[in-house]
Amino acid sequence: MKIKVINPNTSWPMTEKIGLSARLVAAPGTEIIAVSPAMGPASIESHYDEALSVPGILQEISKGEAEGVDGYVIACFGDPGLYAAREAARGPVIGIAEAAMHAASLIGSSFSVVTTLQRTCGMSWHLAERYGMRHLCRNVRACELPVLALEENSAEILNRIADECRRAIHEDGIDSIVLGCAGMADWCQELRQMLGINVIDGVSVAVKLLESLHQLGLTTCKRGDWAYPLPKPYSGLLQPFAWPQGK
Ligand code: 5HY
Repeated sequence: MKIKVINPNTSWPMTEKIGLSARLVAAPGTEIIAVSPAMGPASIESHYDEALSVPGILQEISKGEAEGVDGYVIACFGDPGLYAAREAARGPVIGIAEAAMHAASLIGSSFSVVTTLQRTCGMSWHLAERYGMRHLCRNVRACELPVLALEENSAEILNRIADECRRAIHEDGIDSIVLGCAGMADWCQELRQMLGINVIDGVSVAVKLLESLHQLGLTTCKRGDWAYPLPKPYSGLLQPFAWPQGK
């Protein structure tokens, strides 16, 4: 099967890290295509960034449909454009926050999210609410790191994340840690060994969920909420997004 992992920000070094994490867990028959959109924010650290990342995501979905992609990962912890992407795609589309929170709910009765900037914590709380996981989410913590600092791959950055995870373990009484940024994905195993607790990376969970759904022959239902968009004129810069895209 073909899985397209979309890093909605336009930073290719982060896309490569994310692609590596996805390929590490992918089954032998799964092809991972890791991409960043051609347009959008360098990193997503606000609602504004998130909103303006969606056109690029939808462009990648449209290209994926033409390429025969079987499923998509939205590899950003805000799960930007998730529902619009589901409307535009035949195969399943999974956001990494949704994937990680569901995994946490299957292996314990509580988790804390450890993410980058304090200002994005509200978004994680909203997602926990949206996904029916609010009762399991004990806390959303920030390392106070800009997203692109994660590209440094330095011991100092890893220790900043590990320290916040330790505070979560000691203060929040949790069963697992959910990594609140796709850019943390490649540190998941190392953090699990350092901390001795379940540490969940939504990129790898999303890949395995997509493989399972594909094997079960399950695709996005096109009868209700996520039916294909309705054809209508779009004007200005968004004209190419009129459905069906590019027709
Ligand atoms: C992400 N931003 O996973 C989120 C993380 C965050 O550019 N990729 C980003 O801090 O919201």
